[in-house]
Amino acid sequence: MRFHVLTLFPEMVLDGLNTSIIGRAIQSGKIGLEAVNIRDFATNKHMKVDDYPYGGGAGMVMQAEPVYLAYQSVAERISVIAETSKKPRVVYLTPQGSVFNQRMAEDLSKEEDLIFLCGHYEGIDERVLEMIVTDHVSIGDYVLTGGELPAMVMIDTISRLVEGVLHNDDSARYESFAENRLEYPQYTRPEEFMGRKVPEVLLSGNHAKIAEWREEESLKRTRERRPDLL
Ligand code: 6GU
Repeated sequence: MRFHVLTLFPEMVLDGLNTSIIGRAIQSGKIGLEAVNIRDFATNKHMKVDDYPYGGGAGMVMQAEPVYLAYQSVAERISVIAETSKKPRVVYLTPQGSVFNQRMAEDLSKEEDLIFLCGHYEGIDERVLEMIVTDHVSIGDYVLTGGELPAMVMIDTISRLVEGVLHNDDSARYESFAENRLEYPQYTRPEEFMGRKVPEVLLSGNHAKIAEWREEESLKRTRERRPDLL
């Protein structure tokens, strides 16, 4: 899996994903990550990439041309490297998109290349979105200042589904949301912490009983916290 992020803040994306499991997956080449600065594709001498909205209104709108040129430079490279004429999927991060979930992550994880387009200001000129975007995605019903954090959330989620990124067996890929249930609680040493004991059954060595307890806890937790999943 190779991720290509079109953004005005490339260092935010690169710095944010270069730690822990995802950072190691990039270092080992299991996933690829590049951030392309849309401003590098401005064609005016001030490197300006936004302008006032036609029809008036608050804020600035990102112009079509630099976004299109940034997309084109990535799409051309992808077609050479992947030896394909197939158009890559382009995810536009917007609060007006479909809300991201694990099922969408599993679907996107099948692609060889994914392009993420991050907007800022009041959005991007609709014409370039019509030309290049294949998926409009939001990460939830609240408003952020830009698409970089949502792109990072999606890249993290998709990366852990890529073969070899998690060292655990296959089941680790699913965890919460496997069968639409929340995970059971976990404990480690010591057996007692500030008067609170680890549930007895987990020390019993009875694997059938342990599995049964975890199943019950998982169901109880889902009922309490996410009854909408049941
Ligand atoms: Cl994808 N972008 C922005 N700007 N805000 C959001 C979002 C995306 N998803 C939730 N809020």
